[in-house]
Amino acid sequence: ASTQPQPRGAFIVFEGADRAGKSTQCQMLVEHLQAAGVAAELWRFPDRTTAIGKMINSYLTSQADIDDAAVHLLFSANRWEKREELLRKLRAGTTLVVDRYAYSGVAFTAAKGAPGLDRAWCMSPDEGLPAPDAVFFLSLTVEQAAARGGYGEERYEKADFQRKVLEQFQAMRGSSWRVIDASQSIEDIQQQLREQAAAVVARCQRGGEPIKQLWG
Ligand code: Z5A
Ligand code: MG
Repeated sequence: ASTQPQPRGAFIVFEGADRAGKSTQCQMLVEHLQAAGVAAELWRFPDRTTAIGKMINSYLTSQADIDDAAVHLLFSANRWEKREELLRKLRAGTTLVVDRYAYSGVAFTAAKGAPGLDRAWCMSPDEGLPAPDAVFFLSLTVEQAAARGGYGEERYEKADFQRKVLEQFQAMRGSSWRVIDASQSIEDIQQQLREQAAAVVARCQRGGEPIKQLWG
C-alpha cells in the first residue's frame, strides 16, 4: 500500500481581532468555493448547537458564571467533540472553512492573566487536535474595530481586554499563518483570501499532505 496520503479537503481557520470581519469573509469564501465547484462547508467555534456549546453560550451571554479554567476546558471539549466529524469531512474531500479555533481558545483565556492559566497551560487541552493547513489572521487594531460600531454585549467585548487578546495572538503566529490587513474593503480582503485559499485547496487536492496535529 502507498504511504502517500490521499487527496483531501483543506482545513482553513480564520482568526483575528473582534469585528475584523471573520464571519463576513468566511461566509463569502465558502460561497465562492462552492460556486467554483469545490466541496466546502462553513464551521464555527464555539459551536453553540451542542450540549457543551449551550453551556458556552450561557457563559458568553453572561447568563452563567463559570470558573475560568473550567470554561476554557469547555471551549476545548467543544472542539474535541467535533474532531471525528472534522477528520471524516477532510478525508472525504470537503474543505472546511472554520470561523475561530484553538488559537482563540488560548488567546482569550491567557489574556485573562489568571494565576496558573498561562499560555502553556491554555495550549495543553487542545494538543493533538487536527491542525489547520492555513490560518488566515484578520488583523485590525482595537481602535479600528471600535470604529466599526463599537463592541457588542458579550462578555469579552471590551477594548482593554481585546488589546490583551491581540498580544496573545501575536505570540502564537506560526508558519501556517497568513496575516491580512482587515482595515481594507470587504471586497479587497476577499480577493486576497480567495487567492490564498485556492493555493491551499489545490495543495490538499493533489494529495501527499498529511493532516498535522496541534501544536505542531
Ligand atoms: N472564544 C473563546 O473564548 N474561546 C474559544 O475557544 C473560542 C472563542 C473558539 C464568541 O466568538 C466569543 O468566544 C469570542 C471569542 C470567544 N469573544 N469575543 N469577543 P464569536 O466568533 O461568536 O464572535 P462574533 O461576535 O461572531 O464575531 P466577531 O469576532 O466579533 O466579529 P467578526 O466575525 O470578526 O466580524 P463580522 O461579524 O464579520 O463583522 C463585524 C462588523 O464589521 C459587521 O458590522 C460587518 O458588516 C463590519 N465589517 C466587516 N468587514 C468590514 C470591512 N472590511 N470594513 C468595514 N466594516 C466591516
Ligand atoms: Mg464572527
